[in-house]
Amino acid sequence: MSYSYDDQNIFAKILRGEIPNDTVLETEHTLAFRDIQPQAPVHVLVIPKGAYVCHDHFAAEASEAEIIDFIRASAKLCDMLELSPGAGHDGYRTISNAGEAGIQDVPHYHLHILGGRSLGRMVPKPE
Ligand code: DGP
Repeated sequence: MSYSYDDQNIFAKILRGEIPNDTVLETEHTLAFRDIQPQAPVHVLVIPKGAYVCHDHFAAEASEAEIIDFIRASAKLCDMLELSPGAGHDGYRTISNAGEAGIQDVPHYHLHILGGRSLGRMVPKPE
């Protein structure tokens, strides 16, 4: 598999500190910040600091340390943002868009964490 990473994408610029962001959590390998166009009362983006294009790229090629850090950071966020059903909260949705069919706008892997309202069905039925 061959992935081409564009280091001029907006999240790469955020990671380099060239563009400001509203950080919620930063760990050794992961950054989480508020989405600039929130689709729900809580809308946070979780990104690895490494140069990965999409979910399968990250899952296949990131180190175990990066993957564990990313997944644990996402759990911490669900706790911090009071979304976890395990803590009696209402729940949330994670989404990761990939490529053209997934309508991925920013080609740096990211997980959307959405919550704070009922989110409806996962994928709308075609008209
Ligand atoms: P996707 O379509 O899955 O690639 O989602 C990209 C998301 O990134 C979209 O919800 C809007 C958000 N976004 C785009 N540019 C910026 C930015 O400069 N700052 C922040 N915080 N979010 C951004």
